[in-house]
Amino acid sequence: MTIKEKITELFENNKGVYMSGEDIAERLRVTRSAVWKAVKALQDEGYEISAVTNKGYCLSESTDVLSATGIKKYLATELSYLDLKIYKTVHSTNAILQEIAIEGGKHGCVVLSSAQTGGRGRFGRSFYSPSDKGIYMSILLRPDMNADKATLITTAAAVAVCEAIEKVSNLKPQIKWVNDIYIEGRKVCGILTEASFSMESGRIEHAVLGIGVNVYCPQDGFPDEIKNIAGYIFEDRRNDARNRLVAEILNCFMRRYSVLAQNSFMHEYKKRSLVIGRKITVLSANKTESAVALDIDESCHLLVRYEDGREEYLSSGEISIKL
Ligand code: BT5
Repeated sequence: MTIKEKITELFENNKGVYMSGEDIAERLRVTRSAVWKAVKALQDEGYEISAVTNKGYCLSESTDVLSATGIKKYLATELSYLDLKIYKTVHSTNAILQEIAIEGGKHGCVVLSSAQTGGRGRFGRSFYSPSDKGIYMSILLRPDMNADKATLITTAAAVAVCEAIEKVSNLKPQIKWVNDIYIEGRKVCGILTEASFSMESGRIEHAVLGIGVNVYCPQDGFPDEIKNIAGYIFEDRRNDARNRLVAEILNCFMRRYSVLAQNSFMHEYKKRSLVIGRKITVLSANKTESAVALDIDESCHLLVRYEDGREEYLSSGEISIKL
């Protein structure tokens, strides 16, 4: 652990408590100037540390800076093996983790960033990822499963994100088939799983599960293109909200992932469905058709009935829907 990491941990564990520079230096066996330098660096990273003469330094209780120490406070003990890599700004956490995966990165490597400049969605779409307002994370998985089961990762993640949001707020998130989480009619989270598989065996070599959550409202609101679609979870900044939410997403997802093949989450997925029983528009490359969403099967295909009475199972790879 570097001096800065040690000091971060001390502050995280003593939020709202004043500690003198001398006291910190003594506890961590470092010089007072090293403490001062670390405090300065942390303040530059967004930690709200106040310095008061005769009292010392104090980390504000409403600080919500993404940090490995902050996340680990809420992480289940069996997940202590997860390798959390935290950045301030990246192009795309999925892109970074893809590179790590290709270089042999291990199952359980997690890349998180406070902002993305090129956050990506499905079909080449983009995911708006402003600084400090959301959670942008990717998890490297090395599942032992056939490529055709890759959708299960996304669907289990959708259930896990709903469960995690519910744990940290009193809200009731719902799932819009196949990968969007909505709260009160607005999208608060998108999920993108990118898998690589072996042509010979048809098995998944690795999967990068990317999750983007809008936690707070962006400074100047959402951009015009998504201002009627996007929503967020909390009105006000809350102590550790993002660290806790990241940990709960990992706790809920890894629990579901460990029994993925049993499809035990599909019942929960359907219960939270925003589309079943609703009128939808099915959008594919060359047509747009009105339909009613009837059901979702065990492989997460959406059963729809078109206006002429035809019924069809849709697979997420080919089609989008509009409510
Ligand atoms: C998704 O795609 O919603 C998947 C988004 C996955 C983002 C995560 S963040 C961490 C990881 N790293 C990445 O680079 N990506 C993943 P899709 O279903 O295609 O939805 C994209 C559409 O959602 C856009 O075309 C917009 O209409 C809308 N959108 C974009 N940004 C949004 C936001 N922040 N909140 C709500 N809606 C948004």
